[in-house]
Amino acid sequence: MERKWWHGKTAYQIYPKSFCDANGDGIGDLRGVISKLDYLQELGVEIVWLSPVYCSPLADQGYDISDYYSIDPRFGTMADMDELIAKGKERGISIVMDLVVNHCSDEHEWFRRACADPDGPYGQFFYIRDWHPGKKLPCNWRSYFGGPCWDLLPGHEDKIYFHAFHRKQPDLNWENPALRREVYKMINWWLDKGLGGFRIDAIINIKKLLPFCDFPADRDDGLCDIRTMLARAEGVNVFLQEMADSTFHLYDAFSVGEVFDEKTEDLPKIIGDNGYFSSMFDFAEKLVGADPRGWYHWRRPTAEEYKAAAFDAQKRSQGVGFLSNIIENHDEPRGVTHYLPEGERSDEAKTMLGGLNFMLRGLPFLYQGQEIGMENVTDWPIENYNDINTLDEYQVALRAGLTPEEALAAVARFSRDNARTPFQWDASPNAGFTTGTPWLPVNSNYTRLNLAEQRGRAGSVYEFYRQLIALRKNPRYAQTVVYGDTLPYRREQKNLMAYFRQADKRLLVAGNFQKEAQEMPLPGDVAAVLLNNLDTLTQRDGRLILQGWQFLVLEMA
Ligand code: TEU
Ligand code: CA
Repeated sequence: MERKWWHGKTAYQIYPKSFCDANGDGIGDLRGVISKLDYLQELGVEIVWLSPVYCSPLADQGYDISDYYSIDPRFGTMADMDELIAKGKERGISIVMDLVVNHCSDEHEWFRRACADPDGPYGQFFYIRDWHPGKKLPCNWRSYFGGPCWDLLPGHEDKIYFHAFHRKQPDLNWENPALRREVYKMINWWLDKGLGGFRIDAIINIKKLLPFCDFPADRDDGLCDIRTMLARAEGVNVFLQEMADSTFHLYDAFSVGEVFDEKTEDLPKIIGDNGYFSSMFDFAEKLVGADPRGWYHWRRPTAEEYKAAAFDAQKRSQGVGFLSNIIENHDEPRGVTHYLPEGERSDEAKTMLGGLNFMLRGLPFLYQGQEIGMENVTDWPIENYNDINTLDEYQVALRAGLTPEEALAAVARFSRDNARTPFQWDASPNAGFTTGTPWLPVNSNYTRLNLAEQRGRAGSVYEFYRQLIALRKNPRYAQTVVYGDTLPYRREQKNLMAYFRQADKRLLVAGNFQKEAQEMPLPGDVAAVLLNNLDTLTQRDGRLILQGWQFLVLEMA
């Protein structure tokens, strides 16, 4: 495998709206991010991905872009962005932006022009079809945020347009070379500014199965999951290759794809040497327990399922490329709430989960607040939720016959807003996030769970993450931690997740995924204890007694 400048780094996702508000309007902003660069450096991260800060009506929190070339005034100015890139560089931090090009906003100039003249050149930037009341839609695919993928084209009674997500997110027509050229031009404009690269949003969706056609309905609404179509659409590779060759590859930029449902045989093309992307997220663990009927039917993965999914992903990517490993992001519930059993929220349990994920082969990504063990909200009425996806899934649950209380309980577990509550900096009002009224309420646990309380406290979640990041950077172990193979150890032992990382050194990573102690035979002598989330380490007759939620990284002799 070819060595790349980003391989040994640790990445960190910022959701700018909820990170730090510098001007007191309740919305996090770029000046807030700049003010926290020293913090990010202290933590040790070297790649920072910003969720979208482009001009946007924020119908989907910035994933609906109305101008790719400017910063939304609520987030700051282009001068702030330039300053962030420059000051990041001074601290060894590469800034990565979100690339949202499956769709734009219905307030983007391209779409306005398409509405004004559907037969003109900008009409070809979108999927627009003739229609009249009573006529069947071109296809029965369900949009990700509910309802059909089609809506009336604004200003017209006889034309409709396609949107895979919200109706304020019209899909861009990638079949049109003129559109593709515009996208590449824009990417290179940002890379010329010195941006480190991009996280590429929802990218598999850019290839539609054409002509549009129906599939059997999978819910009472007569629609079918849009992924039914995606699984059959061939040819996304052609677009991805062209994009990479016209942009990222020219700059040796970092790129990480939000890729779902890829075919295993395509992995080398996606993340191998000269792949379309540097890396892609591993979503295998997150997909365990998902159900096409909706969130109210989802369930959380068990420890055994988590382990199996993680090991499978490691096997698929070994020798091919780097997956990006996560326990959460801005679309997910908090990892510690999702993957740990109900009620198990101790620092040990949190650091065990974080450690097991972080030490996997690939690029570790932390999501803001993960490093202090932020949790789901537990006590919100439906009125507090802001996310369009959550509000839709609530309605889906009600229509399925759940009571309002049941529906709320079901969707709250998976709500994207769990990850979007403001970062908990300290115990002052609004967790130090803003001096104003936060756009989304702060998690009520902030008085006890916050960075100030954990910073410098031995054994805190925060200090543990710093140790993990430092270990990855330690030249003595970097070769093994970054490039070593992952070899599962005692895979069949229940609620134990253990694996070797092996290159010039042999490290044993072990997590006791339960509150009861359990024994693990030691496969040789321990040369050094590199990480331990507890104070104690008990060995007896060639066996380790792992305490509840204990996590260890051992260097084997
Ligand atoms: O998400 C793409 C995606 O596939 C979603 O279906 C995701 O699984 C969903 O949010 C889970 O509830 C990306 C972004 O990460 C997301 O925030 C955006 O809403 C979406 O694209 C549209 O741009
Ligand atoms: Ca602000």
